[in-house]
Amino acid sequence: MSVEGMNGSPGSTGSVSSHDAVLVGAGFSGLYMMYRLREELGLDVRGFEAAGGVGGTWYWNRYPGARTDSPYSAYCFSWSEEIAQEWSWSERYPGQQEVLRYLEFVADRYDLRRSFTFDTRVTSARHDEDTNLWTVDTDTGETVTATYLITGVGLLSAPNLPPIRGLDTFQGELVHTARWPAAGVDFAAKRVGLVGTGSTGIQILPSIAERASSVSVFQRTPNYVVPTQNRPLTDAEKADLRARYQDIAKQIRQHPFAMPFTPTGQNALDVDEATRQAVYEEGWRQGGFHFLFETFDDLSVNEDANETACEFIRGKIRAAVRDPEVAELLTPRGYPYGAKRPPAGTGYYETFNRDNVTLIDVSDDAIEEITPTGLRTGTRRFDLDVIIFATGFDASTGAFTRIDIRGRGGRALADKWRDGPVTNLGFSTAGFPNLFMITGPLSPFANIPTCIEETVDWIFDAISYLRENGLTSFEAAERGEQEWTGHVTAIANMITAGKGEAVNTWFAGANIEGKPRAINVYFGGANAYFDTCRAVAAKAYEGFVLS
Ligand code: NA7
Repeated sequence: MSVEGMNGSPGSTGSVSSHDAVLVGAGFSGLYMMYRLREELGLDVRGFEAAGGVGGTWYWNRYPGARTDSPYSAYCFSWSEEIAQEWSWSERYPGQQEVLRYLEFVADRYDLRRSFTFDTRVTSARHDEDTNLWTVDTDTGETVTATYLITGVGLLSAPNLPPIRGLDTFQGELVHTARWPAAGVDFAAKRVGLVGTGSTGIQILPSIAERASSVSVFQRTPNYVVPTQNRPLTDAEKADLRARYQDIAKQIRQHPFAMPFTPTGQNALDVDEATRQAVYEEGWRQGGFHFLFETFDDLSVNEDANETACEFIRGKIRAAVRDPEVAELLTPRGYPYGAKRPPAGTGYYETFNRDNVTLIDVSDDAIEEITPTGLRTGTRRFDLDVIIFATGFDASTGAFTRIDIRGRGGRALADKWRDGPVTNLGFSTAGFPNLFMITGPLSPFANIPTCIEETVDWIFDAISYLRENGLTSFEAAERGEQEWTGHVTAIANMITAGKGEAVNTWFAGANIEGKPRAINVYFGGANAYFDTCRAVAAKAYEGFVLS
């Protein structure tokens, strides 16, 4: 199985077309950016998308159980009155098919598909100082040039297939959840191996367990799983979103994680035990990110406070899982809640009570080899018909370094970021003129559609500013990017989410063998970040070089 570069249909146009902008990706980022540049600035924008259609994350991650962890009112656009009035979500946490339909609806509503070439992966891009143009190559053999290179390639889009020996030898079906076959996978009467217990493994397990003859779950690190508490929306909730979507979007922009929540102003260590338990019970009943963000404000900054939340979740695991040994194996210890990206699940722990589900601890007995008939750890062999890799992504920088991007003097972006990403506000990196990154490395970890809207708007304003002022080049100043990168790193060192290196978190690049250990995302608050971005633009893009 190949998990990248698999979509190109061969053939070449032979000629080199020239455009104002090349836009990579047709997910939330690419669609909105395309709309603004094409409809409002009248630019000639050429979009490329590796997938066969729009949707980005929601095109690829079609595994059963895939759904948003952000609530419906946050996981959508707020820039369009038409979209807000004409679209209606059906569930509190929309499933993959519904989010994909939403993005298809947006694309059709504004006739955006015609500006994208699908089934076409951008393979390389190089900046020419003499012409001030980017030359962009694709895997279909087409080459184009453009003034601006804009990436909407996603934070979690480059799949991570761990380099385990024998991957190609397996005679059954081997799939990565982020390259789920459109036709689905038939689990009926199959012995399934599931590798990975992050957000994805947690979402997919219950639905496979219902269909397969057996599921062996290979767990390296147990997670703190809070119930999603998904349910259908009421008509009143749907009407409320239509009526108040702009107010809701404003509220979301003021939240550190761009969620429709309000910090409680209450610390876990300032209340008595009974109050603390009652607050956690209510957070659990609300589910998902409510548990982290609407219980106590000190969970993200104080490890003792955080430990009280961990203990509460451990109690819930013991209560849900009948076999005490399995419960203990599922119980996370030794790292704070939030150090790994907090997952949400539906019936996850209860699934381990089923007779056809077995938990296999591979923390000290690693998967060493995929064999023709299954897999082998250091001490055991497993016969399997299907192996599912829910092993995550080469996050943040992975989607960039898999493209050969070369800036001034032919310098490769992968080389510039060999010790970790360096950007100013996630938008731009010095030495790569007119490369604009939508939610690029070192932009906030927060509800993604909100971050996308804000960063698309910022890039749109920057390009408008260039054109209005007769300027042709935009890039991060070295000092600007050093200050921002230093700030992002300093914040990460202060909070629980920055303590995840020991547990392989993608936040720190620690889930990929050989990847530099460096923070990938900003934890200083999306709200603070949006304010900073606006202030920088108001000061004629201080920290960037415009010429
Ligand atoms: P994650 O959160 O990176 O989880 C990947 C899982 O795969 C995690 O449990 C890993 O264990 C496990 N893994 C990775 N490699 C191996 C090997 N070689 N052997 C055993 N287990 C392995 O990815 P997800 O797709 O679940 O979620 C990514 C994001 O998507 C999520 O943060 C949301 O934003 C949506 P580990 O914990 O490293 O020990």
